[in-house]
Amino acid sequence: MSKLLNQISSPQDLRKFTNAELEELATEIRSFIVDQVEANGGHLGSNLGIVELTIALHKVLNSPEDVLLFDTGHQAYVHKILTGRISEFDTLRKANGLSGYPSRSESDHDWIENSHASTSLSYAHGLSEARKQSGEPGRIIAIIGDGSMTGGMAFEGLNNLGHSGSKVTIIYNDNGRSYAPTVSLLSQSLTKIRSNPTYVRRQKSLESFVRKIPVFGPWWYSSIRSSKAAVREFTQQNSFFEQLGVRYLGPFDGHNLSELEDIIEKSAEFDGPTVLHVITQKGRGYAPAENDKIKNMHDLGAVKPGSYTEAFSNSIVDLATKHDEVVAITAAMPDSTGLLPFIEKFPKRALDVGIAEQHAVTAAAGMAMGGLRPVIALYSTFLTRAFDQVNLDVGLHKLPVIFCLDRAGVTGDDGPSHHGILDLVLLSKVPGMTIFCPSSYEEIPQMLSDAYKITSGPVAIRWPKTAAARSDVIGTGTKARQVSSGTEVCLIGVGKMLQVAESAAEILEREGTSCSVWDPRVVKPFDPELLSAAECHKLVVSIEDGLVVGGVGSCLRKELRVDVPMVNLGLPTEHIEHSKPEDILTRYGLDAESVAKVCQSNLP
Ligand SMILES: Cc1ncc(C[n+]2csc(CCOP(=O)(O)OP(=O)(O)O)c2C)c(N)n1
Repeated sequence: MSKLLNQISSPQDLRKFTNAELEELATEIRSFIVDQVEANGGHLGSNLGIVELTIALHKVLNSPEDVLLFDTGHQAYVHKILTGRISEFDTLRKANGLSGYPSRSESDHDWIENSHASTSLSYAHGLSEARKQSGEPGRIIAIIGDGSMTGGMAFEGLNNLGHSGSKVTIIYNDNGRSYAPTVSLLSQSLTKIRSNPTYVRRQKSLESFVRKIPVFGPWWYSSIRSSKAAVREFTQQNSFFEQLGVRYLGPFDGHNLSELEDIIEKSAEFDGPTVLHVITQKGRGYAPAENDKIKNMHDLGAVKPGSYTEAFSNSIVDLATKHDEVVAITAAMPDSTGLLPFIEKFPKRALDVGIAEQHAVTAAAGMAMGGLRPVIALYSTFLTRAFDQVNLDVGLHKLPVIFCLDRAGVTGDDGPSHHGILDLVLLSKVPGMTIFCPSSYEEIPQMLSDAYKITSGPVAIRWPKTAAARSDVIGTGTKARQVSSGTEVCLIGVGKMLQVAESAAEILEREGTSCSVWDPRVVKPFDPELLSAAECHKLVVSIEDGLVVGGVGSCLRKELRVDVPMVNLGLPTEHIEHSKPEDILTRYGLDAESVAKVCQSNLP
């Protein structure tokens, strides 16, 4: 089946194939990716869409001297396959296996490994400046999707590239979708050009006109043969890119290998920044992905029954049914954050801002100023990017914006950039912020409706990806909840870590140590009753699934009024590699046995 694929151990191997064989190779790659992702999870639709483009890039260019910068990096599977990693592919996203994103420790062909979107143009600008100074050879190519192009940083990078005139090739990989259809008139208007019959007719006559120009015409035509819009550029209004000083060429068929090879090669001749607008189809070649109306099988994740996300998904609809001024905001992830039922029921009260978390937060501030009650649904890791906006635009103005943060804590397979382990550290530093940490499915509706009642400032509710615990007993308001009472050790388990606290307490009780267990529920401000209770023990132990330095345990320590011995457990200040969440927690001593041992050894 994979007869060509097995002959690829480096990008140079692509050059020995004819284009017909490369097309066959593309088919083999697609079926290989489908099999791998079905077995291990990961990103499907985006990788299926970029097969020919990646083949063409690697065939024409000389990576790693020519630098390939994959924006976000979730679409780099084909790149990994072509750069000698196919034999390890079944370890993708597994502990000590291949990362789901480019990784510098894996290969010299991988330059950037962040998976937060919209950064590639800035890296490209920086690298081209460095190469200008060092005189090192090689092209700089940024591959950015239309979704990632909606992020503010991409526009900042574009502006700066145009201004500096740095020689960078930007491949604008336009499949019209982020997870959901991309929120951008830029993408829509560029794509409209292609399908406009007047444009197509004018294009054809311009091309034949150019070809007939004596001497210069044939050369010009052939050197820009595939760059149909170069003709347009020469003769028609400047596009958005051109006004910024960035040459625009396209659109090109992102599944036509010879057209792609041609334009990638020819574009080397241009000085300054150039955009090649390439149209691709997300999920290409795999019917279930092509036909998936929600997200073209961007990934295989869905809202799982019994998850915190599902609890939120239902609760936000209930809240909005009761209160007309509740609106919901997503940054390009309506499905994964659980907002689809809300959007269906209240389409006019839902806002997708694109991959633009900073804008989302400040827009929410504006909405709250205008009397709305915005609920922003984000992954914890992506909120980090908008911390300044949370602190000043929302916090300083004491605005009642509700942040609903999914994937908080250790997330696992997606690696360092996806763990939500900074949110508690950061949000606990925002004056006036209230932070809820649900420990069960049942707490989510309660906390959301209590968050709605807080109008003095912002509120965050953060929950993990892992299946939600179920509980008959929940708290109310901003009160902590005592789960069990004892005299020696007071265990305080934040959010999902309550389960670990309870299991550690069971171990300790069996060994004869008397324990209290508390669910703090709200970690800013702490319930005074929790503080008073903690102060009456011989040892207080806090457990959180976030960075321990500056985390909520350390905040609690400052609030205790008596000098009771205390241990704060949490994660070290490290970029934590991908692995299963529970394995990571165990590695860092955040499992019940380790916690029980720490308690024993610290009891005075
Ligand atoms: C700052 C940030 N917010 C959200 C995400 C989640 N995310 C990952 S890929 C993606 C869509 C990217 O769309 P696009 O760039 O068009 O690439 P495609 O998958 O369509 O090829 C989103 C929203 C992210 N990676 N970074």
